[in-house]
Amino acid sequence: MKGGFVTLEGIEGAGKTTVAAALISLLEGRGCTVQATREPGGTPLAEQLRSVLLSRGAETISPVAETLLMFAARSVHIENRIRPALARGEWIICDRYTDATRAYQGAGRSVDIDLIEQLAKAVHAGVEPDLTVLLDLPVMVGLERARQRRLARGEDVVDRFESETIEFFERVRSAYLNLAAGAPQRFVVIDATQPLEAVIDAAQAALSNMLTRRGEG
Ligand code: T5A
Repeated sequence: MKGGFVTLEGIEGAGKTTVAAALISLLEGRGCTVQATREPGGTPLAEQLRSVLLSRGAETISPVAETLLMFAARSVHIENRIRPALARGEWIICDRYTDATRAYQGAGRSVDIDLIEQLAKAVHAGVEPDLTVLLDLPVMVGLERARQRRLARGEDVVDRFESETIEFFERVRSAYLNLAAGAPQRFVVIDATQPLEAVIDAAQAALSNMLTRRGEG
């Protein structure tokens, strides 16, 4: 079986990390080699950029600077990890990719979408997801789940994004739904307010359908 590139998207607390594990288990059950990764991050250098992007420091990071840093991390991630893995026929399950930049920086922070698309073209250089699973849920539900998870872990700091307004996350959620509507062949939208088992079943079914379409089901 040839490899593939699956991305998971959604607002904070949507369940991406949890669903990623279920997709990995499905693929490994079929004998595939799978790498789980995330953005921003996924390599040592890109994880350093993640710390810069998420931590709340003294200096302002403008929306454009934030966008450039996201794409700098993405470029490092693609060239050192994603492209080589795909070339070896492996699978990449990635927690967020450029749709997150379109939604958070484009819709959330009003960065010019043409700039984002130009950077995406240059940075991706052909590395595009085969399937994007969008876990959709109301903003308040996602933020409350993220808060509960923080409490359970004993963490008391919110990162630069988690401290954003409800209106910001509403714009992000709407942008994700618009992206999905514009690319139905790539996106599968799952109602993430369902019990976790139902969300996992739907995500695994989407991946199985994609394998069937590729003649690998
Ligand atoms: N970002 C990222 C950008 O602005 N631009 C970009 O280009 C990129 C790539 C970091 C931040 O960076 C921003 C967006 C982000 O703010 P991140 O690390 O992915 O990105 O941060 P989060 O989205 O905050 O990731 P989370 O880990 O919070 O969310 P997940 O992974 O979606 O949620 P998960 O699986 O950890 O689940 C959260 C909790 O909910 C429970 C889980 O058990 C867990 O406790 N849960 C459910 N409970 C009930 N029912 C369900 N169906 C459930 N699903 C999960």
